[in-house]
Amino acid sequence: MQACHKIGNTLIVLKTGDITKEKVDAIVNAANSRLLGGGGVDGAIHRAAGPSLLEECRKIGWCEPGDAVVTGAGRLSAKHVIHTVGPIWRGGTRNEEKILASAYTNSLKRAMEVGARTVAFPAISTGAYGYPLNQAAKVSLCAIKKFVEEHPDTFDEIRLVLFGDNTFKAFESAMKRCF
Ligand code: AR6
Repeated sequence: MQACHKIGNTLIVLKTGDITKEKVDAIVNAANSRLLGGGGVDGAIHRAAGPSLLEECRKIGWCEPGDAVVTGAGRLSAKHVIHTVGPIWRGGTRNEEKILASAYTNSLKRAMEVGARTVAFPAISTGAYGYPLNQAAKVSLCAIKKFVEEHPDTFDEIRLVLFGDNTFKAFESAMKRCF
């Protein structure tokens, strides 16, 4: 499944798939603050990239929720992995929306700093961290749209690589509402 929308010269693509297979300059990882790997997309990215990713993450040591750090990409075809930490959903009372938006914004800042023109994101916080899917889709796409409008001509493509049809449909309907 695939859908797309253009904002200025930047193509926003929604697709189903496995993010570790994407050919882009930078892949964003939904990590945890300790940066030591884990399950979900984090585990998949570390397995596909190989041990150099964990070595680099250990040197960095920590990433606050809403922040993002960059490493190389090991065996992945990408040039960089951007590790960001989304919020753990606690009912919406602990700044979750702001932290989720910051995770996208700071990841795009890191991507811009390393000169990445194409970036792939997973649906941050919607797995183990329990963020309700429809709300996460809206916050995530609005944050991307705002950043792209404020930084025209910075990215050729921002791709959301979504695991499964339900996640895709939530993002597709959020794209219709907020773009
Ligand atoms: N490609 C794309 N999306 C994927 C893939 C994949 N290969 N695998 C899973 N997803 P999650 P979170 C989807 O749990 O909620 C980790 O243990 C998944 O279906 O990976 O931010 C970290 O170490 C869901 O839609 O990340 C943290 O401790 C989305 O990716 C914690 O989980 C995010 O699910 C972070 O939780």
